[in-house]
Order: sequence, then C-alpha cells, then structure tokens
Amino acid sequence: MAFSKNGVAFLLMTTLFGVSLGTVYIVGDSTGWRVGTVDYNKWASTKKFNVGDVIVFKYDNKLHDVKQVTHQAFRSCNATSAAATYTTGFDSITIKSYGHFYFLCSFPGHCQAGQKVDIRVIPDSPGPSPSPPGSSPTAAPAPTKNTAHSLQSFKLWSSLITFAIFVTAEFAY
Ligand SMILES: [Cu+2]
Repeated sequence: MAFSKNGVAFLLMTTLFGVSLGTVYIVGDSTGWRVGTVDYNKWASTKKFNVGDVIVFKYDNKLHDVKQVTHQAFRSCNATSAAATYTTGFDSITIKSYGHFYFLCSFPGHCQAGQKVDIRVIPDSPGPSPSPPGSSPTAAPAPTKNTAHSLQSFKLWSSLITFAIFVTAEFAY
C-alpha cells in the first residue's frame, strides 16, 4: 500500500518537475546551428515545444548568427528588421508564450540554404476543440513522440532526486 501511495506521489512530482523545468532543445542536436547540414524544418517537426522550454543555438559566431524575425521575413530570408539578434555562439532562448518563433542566420546565403527554423509552440492539449461540421480536417503534423536526447537526463535527474526525497521521507516515519 505504501508503495502505491509513493508511486502516485512520485508520478505527480515527476510531472510537476517536468513541467516546471521545461526541456532544453539544442537546435540541430549535436550538429548545432550550421548551414547545409541539417534540415531544421524536419528537426523542429519532431519536437513538441512548450512554454518554459529552452531553445539553444550552438554555433561558431564567426560564421553564423541568430536573428528572430517575422513570418514574412522568415519566408523571404530577410534579416534586415530582426526583432532580436543573438551572436554569442551559445544562445539560450526561453519560450515564454505560444506561437511561432522564427529564427534565421543572417550571413549571406545561409538562410537561403536552409539555415532557418520555425519553432512552433502549441498548447499541450487542444482542449475542447470546436470543430464545426464540414470543416476541413486540420493537417496537424503527427506528434511523433521522439522526445530526443535533448537533456532528457536533466529531467531524469530531478525525478531521481524527488524519488530519493520521497523514500527518505517514508523512512523517517
Ligand atoms: Cu549561418
């Protein structure tokens, strides 16, 4: 009985921790932010971004940069009126709201060659989605649960600590 109680608490805490910590995504995973090597659209399509997650751009800042732009500028690879510019070579951007976040490299030709990424952040559960009869089915990309190796160990670690605390607390009685 004590175990199942612990189990429930463990799951609960893990969930809470998981939500509050968010996930860290390194754009392009081990390759990072480069030109001509990673299909960033494909990369992003395998992820389920949430508010609180952290997007990390890792790159050689002599060769690349990161600019946040509008959808239109993203499509045309126009970096002249960027909303934000990052140039450290290791830029962490925390997602603070839902929506699309468009990033590109402003070095000549890089965006055109595919160094651009659309970070799409949508709520976890669609909720009571009002789908009017006869409406065209929304072509939502299949949420492939490929949660990547993007610092998953971080989450695991916090879960283990939580579990340890619970075990300790149980023994204290
Ligand atoms: Cu570049």
